Amino acid sequence: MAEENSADVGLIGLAVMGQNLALNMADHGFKVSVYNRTSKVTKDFIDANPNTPGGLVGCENLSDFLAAVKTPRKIVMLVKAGPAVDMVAKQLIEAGLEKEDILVDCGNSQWTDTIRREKEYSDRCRFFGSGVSGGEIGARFGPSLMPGGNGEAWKLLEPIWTAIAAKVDAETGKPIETATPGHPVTGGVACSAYIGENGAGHYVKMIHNGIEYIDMQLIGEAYFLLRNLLQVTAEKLSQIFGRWNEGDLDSYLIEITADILKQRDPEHPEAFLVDYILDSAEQKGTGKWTSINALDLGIPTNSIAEAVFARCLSALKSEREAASRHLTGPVYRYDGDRNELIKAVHDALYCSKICAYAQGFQLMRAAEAEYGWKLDFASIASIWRGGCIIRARFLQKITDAYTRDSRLVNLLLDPYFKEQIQNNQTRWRSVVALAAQAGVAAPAFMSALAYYDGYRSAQLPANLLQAQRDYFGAHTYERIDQPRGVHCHLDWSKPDRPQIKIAH
Ligand code: 2AM
Repeated sequence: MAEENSADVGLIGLAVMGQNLALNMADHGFKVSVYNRTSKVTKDFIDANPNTPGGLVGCENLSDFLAAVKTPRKIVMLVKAGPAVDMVAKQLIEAGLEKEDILVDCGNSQWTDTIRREKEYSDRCRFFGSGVSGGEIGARFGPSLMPGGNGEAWKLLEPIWTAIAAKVDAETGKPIETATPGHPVTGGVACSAYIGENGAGHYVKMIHNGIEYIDMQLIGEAYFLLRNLLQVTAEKLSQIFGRWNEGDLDSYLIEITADILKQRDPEHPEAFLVDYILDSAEQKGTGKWTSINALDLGIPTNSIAEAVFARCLSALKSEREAASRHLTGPVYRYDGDRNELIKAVHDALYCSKICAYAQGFQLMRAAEAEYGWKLDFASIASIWRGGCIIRARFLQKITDAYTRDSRLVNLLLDPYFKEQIQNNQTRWRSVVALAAQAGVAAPAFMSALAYYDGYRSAQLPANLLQAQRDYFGAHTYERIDQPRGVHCHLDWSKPDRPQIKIAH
């Protein structure tokens, strides 16, 4: 039996993410009590990691597990998102979790569940939700952390979160990625900041994932256009992405894309692995949740939704194969300047990416008003600079934008991003036109451009739409020569009669 009241923190759920977070904590000198439902996993984990700086304490049952942790306890859960979180929370309460104890759900839970759980368990413990991004490697050597919940509870968690989070250079904002087992990064700025009350942390993690969907889709479209129009090998494309990674597009996702594209297929060493991977995307739901939330709040995150739909369309593989034998498109051969096309696709990717992030931040702005949070957008952008999947040089620019103006209405209106699009949009437009002419699907490039053009239009065709709604459903319209809120209706079957005006 473990020494009572000696561990700094308890961690439950020893799948890869849980194991790696426990090792990360132990590397930073925290003593970690660990428990897993299947106790062989706990035993193997302890046996495999005998000499961590902080020390690991393996427990076979929940009461030993709780007894091992100093009070008020900090218990971190990394169990499968969904009903398992409630099941484990209830088991812990049953086993003696106390009201002052903090139970942190670090899984990919829906933020609405976190709000519900905080209320439901409020008289039994302090339930807290923290987004964790960075996959297995991030969890092990420094993830980006998005904690949300009770502010007093946060004060107790903060030293651990700050220690284990990814670090970026204070001057440049670039990730410091030098950690090895037993030797964590020292110094730098932690990619962890308190996001807000109840479900705010999990909400912001969901937005991170929504942005990740569109980031990946945009990279996919750049790859696909270049491959189809230039007819080049994956290895050549790897070199292009490698070069892009040295400029404005410098990011983890571009870096791994360059790596992936040059990987040979283990089964056919003369070929590239990417060409043997089936083009049918799967998803776990965070992009869908982001899009559903955007629809609920009426925020046009059309590119994020487009990225989700692009995965849905890709998943209809057999239907697409059948359709490809029936449906025609243009026969197109690109005979323009090849370097110019590469530059144009780069700019299309960059401008679309700016729009995608503008949409994600626009949605968070609406959410803070809707759910009563006070979000610090500079801080959110800054904790995404390192550790997480969307980490990028670009996020320093977003941090700078919201530092200049914390209430910026839309990222597109920030002077830096405004100028970037101003300078690069000609090639972006040419790529969208070329994709249409060549018959190559590029939905994210196109929807991002439609967002940009729609957002910068003082006039849109919704006047006609409102007239149609009034025509068939008497839904009323507002007029440009009347104050907002004055609703009018015309009896379209008797257009000579005066309009009815209704002031709301
Ligand atoms: P297991 O090893 O016993 O399956 C990810 O699935 C992690 O969550 C694993 O550590 C898994 O434990 C744990 N987990 C999933 N569902 C659980 C449940 N209902 N109760 C306890 N642990 C659970």
